[in-house]
Amino acid sequence: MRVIYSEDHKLRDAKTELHGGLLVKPFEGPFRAEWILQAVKEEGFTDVVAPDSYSLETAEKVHDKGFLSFLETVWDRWVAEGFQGEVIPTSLPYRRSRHKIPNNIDGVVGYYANALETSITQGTYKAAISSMNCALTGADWVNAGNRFAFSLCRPPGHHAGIDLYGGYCFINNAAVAAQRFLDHGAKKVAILDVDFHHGNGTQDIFYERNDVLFASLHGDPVDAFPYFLGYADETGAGAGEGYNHNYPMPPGTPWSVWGQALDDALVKIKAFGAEAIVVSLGVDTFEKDAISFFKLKTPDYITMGEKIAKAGVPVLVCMEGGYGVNEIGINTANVLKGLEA
Ligand code: SP5
Ligand code: ZN
Repeated sequence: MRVIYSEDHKLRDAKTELHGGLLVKPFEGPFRAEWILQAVKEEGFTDVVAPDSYSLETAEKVHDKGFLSFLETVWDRWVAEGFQGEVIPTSLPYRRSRHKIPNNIDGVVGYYANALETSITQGTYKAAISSMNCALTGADWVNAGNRFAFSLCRPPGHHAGIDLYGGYCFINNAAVAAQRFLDHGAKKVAILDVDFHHGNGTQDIFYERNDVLFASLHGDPVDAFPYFLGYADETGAGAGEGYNHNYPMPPGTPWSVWGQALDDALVKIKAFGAEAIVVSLGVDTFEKDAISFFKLKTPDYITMGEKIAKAGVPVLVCMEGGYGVNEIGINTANVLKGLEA
């Protein structure tokens, strides 16, 4: 299993996260990727390479161009406005507004924000591009005929929508990778999102498309971030009707229940005829995760990998969430072990 990792992830190092009315040290920090890298190496995945560089061509097929240039320029515009802190919006679109983009950067930030815990900082864009490059390099490793790749993406991506950032995400790495498979000739690609949180960004991007099937297992949005999206009756629209599958689950969900949802999602993915699977791998389903409420245990992640491998198609794993405990490393490595078993 090739591992793709970029040191540039460290450029994403926010000092603040809006949490319970306080600006706290973010749950999503550089130490996460370092813990994961160390564990996967210790578990024998030593083929670690840096990503290649890519243009925005693929990203522009899944994101709005104005949104991408917002991400690129927001920090400089924020500083030029005279603001002293990290980028946090103060005003959000009115529910029945015409969604015009304002001139003032304070307004522009509100226009593109989906969740306000995610402060944007000086190095954020460069880190987000490096994370996307990891996903694209992994996709191309699979395109070259290899069965598996692990893109150690940081910052994560699955909450980044067509033109929205939040949930610690800026560019949707898994979506960009899926698009890369299509551009390389695949007709059908599945994204399997096993992060604790619903992949609202990925759902947004592919909701009206039938070339990418999206399946997400997550905490019920009635109880858990990102709220508002991720219900079971969101099945796609237009040409995408029937190509979106949500598995919301309640607090305390153990592996015995979670694993059945995974089996069902994999049946859907096989019936669809996916030529490749992009796994949005969050290990925030772990029983000791700092911000989540599922009860998966460390050995369950091996079984998870084994089940996914049985789909019999190439798999690109893109890192998403997992918080607060050093076990995010071994849990991630266990998925990779299960895939190769
Ligand atoms: C990629 C990813 O996993 N993003 C998750 C972003 C979640 N951000 C909001 C966290 C709010 C957690 N509140 C939980 C309270 C637990 N007592
Ligand atoms: Zn998550």
